[in-house]
Amino acid sequence: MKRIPIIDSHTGGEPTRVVLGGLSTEELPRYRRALICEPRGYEVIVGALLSEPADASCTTGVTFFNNVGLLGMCGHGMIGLIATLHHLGRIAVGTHRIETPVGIVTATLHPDHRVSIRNVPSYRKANAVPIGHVTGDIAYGGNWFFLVADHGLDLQLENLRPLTEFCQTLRHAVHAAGYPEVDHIELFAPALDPANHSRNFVLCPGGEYDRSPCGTGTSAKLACLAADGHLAPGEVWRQESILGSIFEGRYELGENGIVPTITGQAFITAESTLILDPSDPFQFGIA
Ligand code: PYC
Repeated sequence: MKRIPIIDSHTGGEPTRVVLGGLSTEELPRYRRALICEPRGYEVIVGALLSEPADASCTTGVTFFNNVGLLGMCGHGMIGLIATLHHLGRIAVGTHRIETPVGIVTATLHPDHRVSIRNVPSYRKANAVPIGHVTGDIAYGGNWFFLVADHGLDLQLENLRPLTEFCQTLRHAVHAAGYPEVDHIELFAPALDPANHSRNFVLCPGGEYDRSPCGTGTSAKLACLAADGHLAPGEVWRQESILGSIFEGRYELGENGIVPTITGQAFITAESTLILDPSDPFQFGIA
């Protein structure tokens, strides 16, 4: 039997499963689906495997993964990781450096348990790219996004199926247009709550939608707003998700684009141990 300790949390409704031990980063491809997919989880969960950091100034290394592969960075997942490390008594209120495959992220745990993550440099690669009936921007915020406002769809949860189908078709078209790096599609609409600046719907690479406003997606949005001169450094952008959960974003100017800071809060939902029984036909998850 393989025993793998985990802590589950959610950030703005989007789940994170922190894997505390029991396997190495090299073993992750073999166990990835076992850790987050059915029958031990479900396709929406983003996993976060802790590892020894190469940079000794970092509290930990982390590799984020989902139902279809690895993620460069994950904003909601980083907020969940910081809440988890605090829950375990491993970190205190204050600032911590976390090593990810795409760079070091600085995370600040505030006394009220909100978390601000200073993300990797983010930038817009292409603007006003016409794809079929829509026009959008290609931008990087730790993952790659195609950001679209002129989609004509109503960003409401009851439209989940058409929104998902639209984004899946669009992702194929974006790849065919020469942007194979784009793995997330992000649709925008006016916020429902006047306290916020915008509402989004984000389709993740594995076909699930992000329940949170998406930390890397909000970073990509900030890069586009900065490039268009629509948001000044330090100014706050309140991004609302399809569930109505909020991330606050702002940015500083960096050498390679902008450096976004995203603030949100995570809540612990479970402490558990996964058991992988070699005689279980679904030991490695349901494919
Ligand atoms: O918050 O960056 C994020 C994220 C990526 C995929 C799901 N959430």
